[in-house]
Amino acid sequence: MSFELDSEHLATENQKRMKWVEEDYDHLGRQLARRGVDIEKLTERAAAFRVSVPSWGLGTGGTRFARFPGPGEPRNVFEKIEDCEVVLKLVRSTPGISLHIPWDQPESPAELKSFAQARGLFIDSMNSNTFQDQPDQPLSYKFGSLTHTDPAVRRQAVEHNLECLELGVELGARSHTVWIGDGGNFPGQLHLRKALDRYLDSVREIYRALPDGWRLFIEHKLYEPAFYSTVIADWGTSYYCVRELGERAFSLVDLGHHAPNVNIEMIVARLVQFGKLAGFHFNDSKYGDDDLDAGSIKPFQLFLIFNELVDAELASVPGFDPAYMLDQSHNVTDPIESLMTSAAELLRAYVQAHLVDREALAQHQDGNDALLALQALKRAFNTDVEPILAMARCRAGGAIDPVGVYRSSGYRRRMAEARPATARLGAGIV
Ligand code: RM4
Ligand code: MN
Ligand code: MN
Repeated sequence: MSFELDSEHLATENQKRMKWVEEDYDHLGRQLARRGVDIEKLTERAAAFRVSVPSWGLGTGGTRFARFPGPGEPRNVFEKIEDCEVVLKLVRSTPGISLHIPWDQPESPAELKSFAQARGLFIDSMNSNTFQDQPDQPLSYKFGSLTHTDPAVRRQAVEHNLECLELGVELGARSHTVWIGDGGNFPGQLHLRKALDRYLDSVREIYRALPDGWRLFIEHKLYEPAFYSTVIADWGTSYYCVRELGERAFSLVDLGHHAPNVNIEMIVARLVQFGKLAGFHFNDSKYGDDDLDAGSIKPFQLFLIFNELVDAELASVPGFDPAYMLDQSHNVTDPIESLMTSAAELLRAYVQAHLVDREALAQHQDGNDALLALQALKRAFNTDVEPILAMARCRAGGAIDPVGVYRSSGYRRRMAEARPATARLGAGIV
């Protein structure tokens, strides 16, 4: 039986905080009015913001050293969807789910679809997995998948992607995301040009099978699991490939898939300009990981990325329609709490980016006034927009304080009883 996070509990908790939120909201409204900004319009925009949750982010993740499971983890895709419902119920901006196959392969796609729908959720993007071997798989991906030297392995990897598309149609998804772990650990291991040729041959087949109305997203990553070279290492390679593929192929930016200090907002601007930005896998990282919670390490970078996105949105750049998705691994936190917090961080950056005085910024840029140009950005970034986020959530029926309400609801404790751990949880990334 599915557990509903109690609506009465939510209402009581909101009631406790409402007076202060209203006071802060009114005050911020007056401040923003002085800057020529209508707070109500911003709150409307905030309420319309959407980001998808990864099914693989609901279980506790791990590193290559260990995984420390948390209590009450979801043991299958249905339980993951129950947890997604909690996230949605409290933050209201996360009705979409990205699904990883075969990790979350449902026995009955129709049942999964209606299970999600009944909870206000839908399957948004499909993700294939050819970076691991599955128990019943005839050929190994140890030396690659879509780019393997053996055509039989490439065929197997292509077939898996085609199955993801078929399944996605049954589930009502609208896009397919391909990330491959292919690459080399040693100089000389791969013929760099030939490997990319093989990739293109394989991915063309997937592209040709793309269902009507779907988009194909390809994801670059500079290293890991391959430590010397990866076939789709950077946005340049990704951009070349999506151009080769056709108008329904786009480059997906996973924030953690770049070398430290890379100017990601510039990559975003370029992809927007070239009409090839698929969207994002949001996360954060300090060194070489792609797993930490969005906005936890470099909130200014996140703001600068949203600054580019909002600039494109306001300029109505043709074809601009990025898909926002989270892709994180929660190793030391409760995944529900991390996902709710990350969704809020994205919304914060989005609302702050809407506070940039774009006319003033354009003037400073035209006048080569670097100092005031930065100040125009900083002024927006330094504005505490929490009252807008809280008000948008609350008006949509969500929580003023999602983590507070979640903790006091006792949901995790109840799940720990209802979901005794099985030998091997199909949860999280390990
Ligand atoms: C990869 C990549 C993919 C994700 C897997 C689990 O690093 O980010 O998007 O599906 O991890
Ligand atoms: Mn990713
Ligand atoms: Mn990743």
